[in-house]
Amino acid sequence: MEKRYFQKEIETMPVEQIKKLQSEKLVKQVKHVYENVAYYRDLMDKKGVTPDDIKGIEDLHKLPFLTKSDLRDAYPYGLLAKPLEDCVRIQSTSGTTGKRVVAFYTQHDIDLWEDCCARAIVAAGGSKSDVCQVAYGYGLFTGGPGLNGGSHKVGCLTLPMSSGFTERQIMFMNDLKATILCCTPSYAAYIGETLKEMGYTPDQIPLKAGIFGAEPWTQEMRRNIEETLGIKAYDIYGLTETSGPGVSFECEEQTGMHINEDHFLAEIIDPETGEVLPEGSKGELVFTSLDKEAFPLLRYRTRDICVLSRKKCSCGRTFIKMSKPMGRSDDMLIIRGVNVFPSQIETVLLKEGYQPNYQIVVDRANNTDTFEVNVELNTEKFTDTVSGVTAMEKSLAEALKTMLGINPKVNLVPPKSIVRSEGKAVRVIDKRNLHD
Ligand code: DLL
Repeated sequence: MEKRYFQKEIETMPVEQIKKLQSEKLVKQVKHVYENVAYYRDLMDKKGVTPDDIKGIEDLHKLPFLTKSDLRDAYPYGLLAKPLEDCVRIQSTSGTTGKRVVAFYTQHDIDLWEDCCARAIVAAGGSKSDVCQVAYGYGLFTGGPGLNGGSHKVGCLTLPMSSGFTERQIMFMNDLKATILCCTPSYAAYIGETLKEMGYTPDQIPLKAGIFGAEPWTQEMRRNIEETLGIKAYDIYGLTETSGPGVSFECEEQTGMHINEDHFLAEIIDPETGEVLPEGSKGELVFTSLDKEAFPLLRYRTRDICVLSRKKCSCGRTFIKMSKPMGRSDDMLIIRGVNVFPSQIETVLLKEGYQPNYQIVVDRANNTDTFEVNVELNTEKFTDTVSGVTAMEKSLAEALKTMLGINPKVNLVPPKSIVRSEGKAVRVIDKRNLHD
């Protein structure tokens, strides 16, 4: 079969040439950021680095790291590198903490982001004769808009479904003969299960491929989705801070995701020491965006733990590959596609007059995440009527939903019933087994 690429020249560029291109772009990007972002200039000044010290990618390690807490400190405009009148869009992280990460885009940034998503769609076998059903959420979340833009660029007939309304998804999928499905793996599994319950066999489903990401999923889950929907399931990775989906994507080899290296420079570091680790080591993934104008991040610590590999790929792409993320170096959980930090739950409990004695229990039932928060009643809040407890659980669940954007089941438990720890408190019990 003839190999297909969206931008062949770039995707199959010899590695030395990619590195040269990255070096040229990095030098320019550092100047742009230094001249236009006071926050970054301060960080660099503190580290004693000037743009003149950066002559190419070999100097990358001299630059300071940027973290999610920098993004929160600089909220909303502190990291903006272009005048607002040049920006055309924002997107934001899933979850609704007090201060969310807001990423800005110029038209040029959107264009490059959509190219990245288009590359992922073509790598999954997509072409202009395909019908691409985008069932990632639309709105502030990057999933819907990113894949929607990529699908347009490829020339697919795009079904901008957003997530949810599963029966309607299935109706359009069948009536319009959707061949590519883009959504989270858990939603893909749920759609698959619903189709099965409705009596469909895999050969009756028009889909041929799926592009699934935004949350961890195992090889086992991949096989399960592939069998139920009768498709080949491709992984796609990204984060709001670096634009959204399409930072990396899988090809037909399904042995890791090619990083779009002309736009993103990747490093693996030791999360404890910040030391840069050699290729093949497991560590925290760090990205530098080489082309973004409005919201360019240098050495952004993703907190995702993975391994990079430059092993030759049979697809002909030369971009380095990253493994599936194997976990995180912080305590962020992704529940039903929403990013949740235990600290957010703690903030709500304190605000609502509870002690921060709680435990989060996450599991997966029928391919959907379950999310329970067990919270201790304290003596001030104590009530011994069932209706009193139920009302309190309901009101706390509502307060948590407002903070997190998803609905937990709250269980109030008797005072002192949550096991105290002598070391680090075990706040999270994640029974989902998401990493291979
Ligand atoms: O999840 C962007 C995205 C949308 C990616 C659609 C792929 C498809 P955030 O909401 O900012 O952005 O969450 C980013 O999600 O740091 C990872 O921890 C996790 N993540 C994203 N893709 C994958 C994946 C979008 N394929 C955070 N496998 C990242 C595992 C993933 N984890």
